[in-house]
Amino acid sequence: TKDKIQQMLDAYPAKTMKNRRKHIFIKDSLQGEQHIEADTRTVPGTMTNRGCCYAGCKGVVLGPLKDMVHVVHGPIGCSYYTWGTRRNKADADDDGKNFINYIFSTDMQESDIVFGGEPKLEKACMEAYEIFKPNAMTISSTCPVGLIGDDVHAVARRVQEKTGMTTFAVSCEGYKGVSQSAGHHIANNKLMTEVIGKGEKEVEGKFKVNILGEYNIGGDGWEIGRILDKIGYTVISVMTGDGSYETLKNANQADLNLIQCHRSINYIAEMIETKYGAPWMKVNFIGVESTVQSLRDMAKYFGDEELAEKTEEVIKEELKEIKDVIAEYREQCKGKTAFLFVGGSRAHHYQNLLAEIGIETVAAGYEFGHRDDYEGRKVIPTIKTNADNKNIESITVEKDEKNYKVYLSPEKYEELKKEIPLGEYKGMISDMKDGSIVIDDLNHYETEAIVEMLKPDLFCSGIKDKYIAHKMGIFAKQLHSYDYSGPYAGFKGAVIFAKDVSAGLNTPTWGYITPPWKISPVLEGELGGEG
Ligand code: CFM
Ligand code: HCA
Repeated sequence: TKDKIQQMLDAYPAKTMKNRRKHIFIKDSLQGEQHIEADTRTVPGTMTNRGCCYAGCKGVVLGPLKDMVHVVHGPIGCSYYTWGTRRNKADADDDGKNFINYIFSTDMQESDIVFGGEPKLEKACMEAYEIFKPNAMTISSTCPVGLIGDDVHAVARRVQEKTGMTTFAVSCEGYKGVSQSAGHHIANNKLMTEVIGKGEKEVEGKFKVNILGEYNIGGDGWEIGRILDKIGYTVISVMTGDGSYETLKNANQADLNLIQCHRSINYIAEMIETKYGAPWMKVNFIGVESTVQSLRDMAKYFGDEELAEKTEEVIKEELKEIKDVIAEYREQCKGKTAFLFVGGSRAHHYQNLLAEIGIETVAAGYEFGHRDDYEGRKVIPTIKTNADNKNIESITVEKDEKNYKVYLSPEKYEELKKEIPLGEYKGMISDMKDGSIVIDDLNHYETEAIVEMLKPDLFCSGIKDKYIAHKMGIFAKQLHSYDYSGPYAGFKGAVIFAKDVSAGLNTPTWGYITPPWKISPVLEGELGGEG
């Protein structure tokens, strides 16, 4: 594999080769800690899978908040891109407000670029307010807005003054930072300063949690909610899948913050801890064992005997229901290999679930993960800042003396930290086998080269590269959108995932496609004098 990776890199111009070689390695525990370069600029022209800052801010973090109207100030394409494609599902709460099936755009034209788009933006916000009466409103900036200097924040203030509705703008122009990741950070900051802690009602419940970094793709959040409800938890808010402005306002009242996708939301978790005191804990509800482990960790945190008993009872009941079905799918999938390439956490989260159905991950990577997503949270202090990440505002919050609560004594926190992932997460590399490939910011050329090199049975990625794999005769499953299926989280989700993967791998269709390496040789040369 090492030689083949070198061959793949050798095809690049020298400067690109030097760059890309830092983003790829073969896992080898004998070498101790292995480092990867991540969250740095993509080499132009390499056909990256990455998206933009606006996609991360509006598309990922803000967009799923259902009772709000999210106005996009920009050309229509930016809105169209984030219209319904991410499959973050939502049902209206009692107030009946759910606007996620709409897209709101100022549809900027050339004249707005030349003469300024603020009047049009204000008009659009007021029109959306009059028609929909949302609980709150956001305005997202796209690239041209930053270039022409429209003051979206002033417009938001005017709309708020006129309507009395919370309205805030985010300067998440697409070109900021190096990927979607910049947009996550910008959205986290705003939700912290404009929404969280603004609630006035006290939330009832004995074991109150928020689920952070859960976007209800294909209904994942609903399955997690079902399990937590059954055990007796009160989920105050979900950030942000099927989430709402109304519930998010009270997020500061939770006793514990659960973090599913830390890449997109660790900033809020940390800020809540500083400001309101509630600790955060890493969970993973993808995969049966990971779900069981996360539930047990939660019970340990609360240290309540009845809760611990109920947790075990629910685990037993749920496992009984799915055990045999999973075993059946395992029989159908075992021995297969997978190549995972997803945004910033799923390439890691799905490895246990795949292993549970007998599939080994032989290569994995993130589009925009940071070094800590690969190497673990401990490396954060060693991450170098550069012009791109310095460009993204990092806010600091202070202790809110009135609403701050102490949940654990420092001694208890340290004691628990030895047993459960409090304020901590491992990186993806530690869970991968020696010999597997780790790759950051994969591009089209490398996708083809690695698929050809490893010939995995399953390629898990997104819409941009799914059909590259299909054309090479390899089953590809979208781990972003779940290909119109889901949920894949929790216990019931694991069964649906196993069923979908098994069906995809075992369909006779693949027998009708001849991959390119079966038509012409992958390697050319002479062996024993013969070609
Ligand atoms: Fe987190 Fe996500 Fe992901 Fe992500 Fe995304 Fe997504 Fe993703 Mo697509 S928040 S990092 S920015 S788990 S939209 S729900 S699937 S790339 S791996
Ligand atoms: C985004 C959203 C995306 C894209 C998925 C894909 C998603 O990055 O803007 O490329 O298939 O999950 O919808 O990640």
